[in-house]
Amino acid sequence: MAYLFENALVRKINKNIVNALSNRNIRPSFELISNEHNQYVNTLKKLGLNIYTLESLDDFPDSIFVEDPGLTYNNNYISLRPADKTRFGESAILVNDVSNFFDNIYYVKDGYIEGGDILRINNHFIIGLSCRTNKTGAENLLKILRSLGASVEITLTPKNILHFKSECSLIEEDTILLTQNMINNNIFKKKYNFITVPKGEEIAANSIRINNNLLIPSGCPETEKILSKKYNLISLKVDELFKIDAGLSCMSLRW
Ligand code: CIR
Repeated sequence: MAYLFENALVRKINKNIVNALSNRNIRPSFELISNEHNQYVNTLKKLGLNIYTLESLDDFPDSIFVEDPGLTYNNNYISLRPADKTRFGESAILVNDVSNFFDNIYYVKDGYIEGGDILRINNHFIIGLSCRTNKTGAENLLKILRSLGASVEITLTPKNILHFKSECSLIEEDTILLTQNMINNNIFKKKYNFITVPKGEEIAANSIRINNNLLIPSGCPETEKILSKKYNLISLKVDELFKIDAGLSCMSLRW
């Protein structure tokens, strides 16, 4: 199942995180980001995951977002290619860091593709083309994943959304949590159940299911009302991280 995990890999905050990419050009507070990141890592620990913490990388302000340069699939690790030139170098460092954890390492060799654009649903993957993932990168990854026995579809991420998964998450074998922006995507039609987050709480669509728990961003009371009927919710503050377009899924690789 795509949300049963024993391990999580995170990277320590670097001192240049305040210069991380931000679509709205906002500089976050180092202290608040550190608090949010610590709380996130402590939560993963409390859930019983083995936490592997990588050293901080001062030359890469966005490097705590380990989801983007790499993808895990069973015993396999696939090194991806971040599109922004300030993040491209993270891939080679991360693949070196993780090589002991996985039996097989694969590389996307052309184009651009970031983990934030890859939604895994068990052995099926949906890749959203976006400003960070192009057709060449997506097709490269598709070939690798198909060679590993997975099925893959490629679709479009709606404009103005950084990553495909910024606004959708797998929360059950067959259920996707998503925003109104995403619901019209034909790729989801008929195949899955949906839970749509209420307007104004779009940030909640980037949640993560970890075993029996669902981690959601705090400050989304209407979404909490809907989800608490069925899920064991843990809400985490990501307000400062949101200033640099980040959310819950991007801060760890889980397997
Ligand atoms: C970036 O623009 O690359 C970072 N500031 C945020 C990356 C968030 N990644 C993700 O949601 N997968």
